[in-house]
Amino acid sequence: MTSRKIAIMGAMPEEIEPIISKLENVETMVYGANKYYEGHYHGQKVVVAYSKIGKVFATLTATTLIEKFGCDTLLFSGVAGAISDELQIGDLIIAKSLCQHDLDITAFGHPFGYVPEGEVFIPADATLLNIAKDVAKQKELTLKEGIIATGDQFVADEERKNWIGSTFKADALEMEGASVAVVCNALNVPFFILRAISDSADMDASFNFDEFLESSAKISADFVLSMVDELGQ
Ligand code: 4EH
Repeated sequence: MTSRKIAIMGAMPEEIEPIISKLENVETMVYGANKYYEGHYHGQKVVVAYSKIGKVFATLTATTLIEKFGCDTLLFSGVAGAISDELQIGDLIIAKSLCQHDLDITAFGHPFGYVPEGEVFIPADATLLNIAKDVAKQKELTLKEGIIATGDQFVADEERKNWIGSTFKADALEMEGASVAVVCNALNVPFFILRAISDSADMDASFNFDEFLESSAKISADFVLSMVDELGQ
């Protein structure tokens, strides 16, 4: 596709640093108190940014990447806490769909994660998911596809983690993905959420997170850059 402009988003500086360091002709812009890095990767136009942590900042950044910078595809790269036993630290997961685990108007008889005129699960773009599977095959990497649950909490508690797992059938959790999904879904922009596991959202989570943030963020970032290459084919 010609004139494609790809947004690559993370939440934390560590999640986008391995991407920014590989861009050519980078120009930096500040908007809404966030930095946006516009440049090229292997000849393709990209805009890279980290939002800061949580759903509100992620919503602002995803909207800005689309409305202010004119991005027509959004790829998220970062780390996540594992729920599924199949996921170990460093493993990759792509979101087939995303939900908000902390959205609760159940007092009115609605299911967890639902608000009127919204939906509990927002599916990611099927074409991007297929491209990710092709990339994984080429690189001989295992890529799990599953449900990612988002909420404004760093989960470091077995009970909360298991509740999210059983309520939403979620495989991993983080704090930004569903915001990106809501924005991209509303604005008709194909999106994709990739995460590499940094911890298991249990009592060791903060310790493991600090130890593996950088290495897992790099695993995710390298994969997303291969996706950009594949999109340019
Ligand atoms: O952007 C936030 C980061 C943790 S908060 C969500 N990211 C990392 C994914 C994530 C996660 N989210 C919820 C990885 N493990 C998670 C977990 N629960 N167990 C943060 C981290 N470091 C400093 C400040 N805030």
